[in-house]
Amino acid sequence: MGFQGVDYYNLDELFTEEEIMIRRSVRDFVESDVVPVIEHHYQEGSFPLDLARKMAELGLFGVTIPTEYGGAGANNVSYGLAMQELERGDSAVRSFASVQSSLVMYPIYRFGSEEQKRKWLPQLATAAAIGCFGLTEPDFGSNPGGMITNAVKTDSGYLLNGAKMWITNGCLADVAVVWAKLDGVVRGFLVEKGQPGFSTQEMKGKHSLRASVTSELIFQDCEIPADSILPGAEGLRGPLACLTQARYGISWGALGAAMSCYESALDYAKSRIQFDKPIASFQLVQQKLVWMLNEITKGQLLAFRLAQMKDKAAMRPQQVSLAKRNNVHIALECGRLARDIHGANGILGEYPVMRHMANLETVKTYEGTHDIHTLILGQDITGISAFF
Ligand code: TGC
Ligand code: FAD
Repeated sequence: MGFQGVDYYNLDELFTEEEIMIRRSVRDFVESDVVPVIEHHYQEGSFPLDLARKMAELGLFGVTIPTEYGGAGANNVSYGLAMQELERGDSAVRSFASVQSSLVMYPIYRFGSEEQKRKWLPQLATAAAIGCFGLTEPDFGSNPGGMITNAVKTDSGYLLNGAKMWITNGCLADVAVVWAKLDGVVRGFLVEKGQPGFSTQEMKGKHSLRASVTSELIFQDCEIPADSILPGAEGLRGPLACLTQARYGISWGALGAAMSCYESALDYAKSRIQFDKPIASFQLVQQKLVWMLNEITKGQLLAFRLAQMKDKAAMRPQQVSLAKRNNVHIALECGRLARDIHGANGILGEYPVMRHMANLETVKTYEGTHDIHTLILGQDITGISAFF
């Protein structure tokens, strides 16, 4: 029997038939195409790029982007459920879809010119083009407003100089959404692969998110045409608005990884015999399993309510911070508890738990660290910034 999900509070009753159908199709895809190959890619440190086309056919790139631009035109519950199922497979697969949809298609859709939308969105939706999002720099991670990558206006366009670091899909991308300062103001630029002065370098040696390609982007007197700028984005609120979209998806995605860990731990606990009994019969093991179920269920309610607010355009970024912070935290704890319940077997690739656990260390850090989201929430409720 394949993955059944976790639904202790009968949330399925709240989903529409269409939402359940979308979840089913992504779940089937993960079962048939991701699960059999992901451990190999994780060990190798490569992304299963041949899955991108199939993901596109399932409408996983631009789930909420209107169909006229090639998106699936679905709602945010569907988007969330799709991310949950993908991350149940691996955080790297969800990351790939998050970047393509929330960090590349979204800024082009929201801030791009009509020509930019017509040129890029259909290609990105079908995976004919892959995108990446360059915000973080070697010296500016949590504080992207300090970025030093800059653009200077020239007669024919812009001259870009600087470097971006830790960029998911950087080496794979046909187009990079790059954030740089123009006259001191953060602006977004679409930089195409092969542009003279633009190079990428894969970052190796990761112990987390190994099935994802992470890269450095380097701009050395890189000349880009005048129509590369995203006309609708001015200031840090441009990239931060994209992060809100991606963080929303992560708050669902992390639950998928947590569910996978819970399911594996529950199965294992029922079949592993110690002291002549299944370990599931010991109170301490039951306590761990109950903690996981409890936190996953609370996380599902957070994510579902967030989706309702997002669909009504009534969701605030700080509410996304709360869900991303909580759900990634509990997912990582589920990973650690599941690893523990599996004993020595928990460190083997035969079970998904250690892979999820290691991946979630990245998920806790990217898209705003756990502590940055604490400070965002602290500022929201007290009105006092504790960032500096
Ligand atoms: P601050 O003064 O607070 O804000 C500047 C302007 O932005 C607005 N704003 C937002 N708008 C939309 N969504 C949000 N989440 C927003 N947060 C803030 C804000 O209202 C303001 O607008 P305006 O009109 O007044 O100018 O900016 P700050 O410099 O003090 O920074 C705040 C801080 C620290 C919270 C922010 O910089 C932050 O979130 N830092 C974390 C950085 C981060 O998350 N980086 C992620 C990089 S991308 C990534 O990790 C991709 S992983 C992909 C994958 O593989 O899945
Ligand atoms: P730092 O900002 O240096 O933080 C280090 C520590 O200090 C953290 O614990 C942090 O919480 C803490 N800290 C920082 N400031 C404060 C403060 N004011 N108060 C209290 N504590 C503080 N970025 C992109 O732009 N695009 C991508 O596609 C992308 N993909 C990524 C993929 C991977 C695998 C990883 C690991 C990262 C990726 N990132 C990407 C970068 C990611 O967003 C950053 O790593 C993240 O924002 C944190 O920045 P940093 O690593 O520089 O840590």
